Amino acid sequence: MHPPVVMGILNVTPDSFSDGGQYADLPDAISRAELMTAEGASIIDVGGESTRPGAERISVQMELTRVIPVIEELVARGMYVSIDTMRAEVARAAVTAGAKMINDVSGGLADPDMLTTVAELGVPVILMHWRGPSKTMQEDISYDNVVIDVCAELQQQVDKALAAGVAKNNIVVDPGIGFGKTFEHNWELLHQLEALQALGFPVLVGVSRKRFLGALLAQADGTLRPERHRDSASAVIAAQILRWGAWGVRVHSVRETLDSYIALNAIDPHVVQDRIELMGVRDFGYHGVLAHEKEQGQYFSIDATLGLSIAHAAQTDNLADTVNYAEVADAIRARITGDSLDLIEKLAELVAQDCLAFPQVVSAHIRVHKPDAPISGDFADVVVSRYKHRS
Ligand code: PMM
Repeated sequence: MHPPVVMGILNVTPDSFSDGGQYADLPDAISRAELMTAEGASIIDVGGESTRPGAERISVQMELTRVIPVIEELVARGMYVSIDTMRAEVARAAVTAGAKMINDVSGGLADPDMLTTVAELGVPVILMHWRGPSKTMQEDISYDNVVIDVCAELQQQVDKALAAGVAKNNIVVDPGIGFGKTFEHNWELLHQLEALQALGFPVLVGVSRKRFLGALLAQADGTLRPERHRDSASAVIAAQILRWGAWGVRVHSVRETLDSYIALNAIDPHVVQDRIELMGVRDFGYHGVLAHEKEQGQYFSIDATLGLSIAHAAQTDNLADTVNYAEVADAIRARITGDSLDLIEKLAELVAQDCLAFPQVVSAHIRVHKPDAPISGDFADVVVSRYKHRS
């Protein structure tokens, strides 16, 4: 279990949506970074260009003037700094000034030189899902299925990075909450974070003070909760994201986030960070309400995310100390090919019960796919998911 990575936001901009202008002066920026470090931030993310919806681009020179002196001061104080930029030139100057990580909200798409620069610099990079510049990103938002589409588009961004020579273990992915997404899209992505985790890279998520939380906490007349009063909700959601196994979160309120993480773990210790994920166990079965489904059958595919601690097995290297995923796969296949059920909800429930019968498994998140379900018209898949944890 890795300690949670909390990245503290330091926007040295006059116009970021929630903290613009507050840390534009060097002494203010340094004391803010020192406070966040003292509160437990492991990375300070310095940004010199606002990415709020509708923002205009600034010049490279302006961005450099804002971020480089701050980075030099923070690095001199021993902090681990990342640079939040979409520009290769700024990324290079920041790394030369001592930054150790690049956070590109465009995932390498805004600047054609970014990915080769990252590869050459040999530093970790956060590739965020991005569909276009801040000025226009909230116009014409459309996805067939936001989770599937974001994962596929991020995979393309990752492939480009790998092709440019970025090392696989230097890549972190980010769903880009609030970037080219409606409020509902943001929630869907958070609720199905495991789909993003299944890409096989560490996941970082930034929800802090974003507009969809303003909407969540809006007054009865629809007035959004102001940014400065979104910190409690931001902290709880970030903490839960960490509990779901994300590698890190990007936040304004470091202490509230870590306190929420500790508090949630105390009140609900069942959510473990370690997981075994078994994806796409596929077989032929006869489940369905319609007679022809019971007679002719069809393929079903099941993903199982098992929550358990692998800490002991990680030390002993002994299969007996963990769950044998081959046995789990056999149990899943037996359910798919076994007695015909009407509903895939029931199939998901039975598979979840089977998984929890393995003594080490604390929680089971089961997703049953029925891609050939009797639905007219074009559709990609039907998925029913069931989450159960040991009581
Ligand atoms: N959000 C913002 C800026 N940079 N970087 C990453 N990796 N992920 C984010 O979600 C993200 C980001 C916008 O928020 P801010 O204005 O509070 O910095």
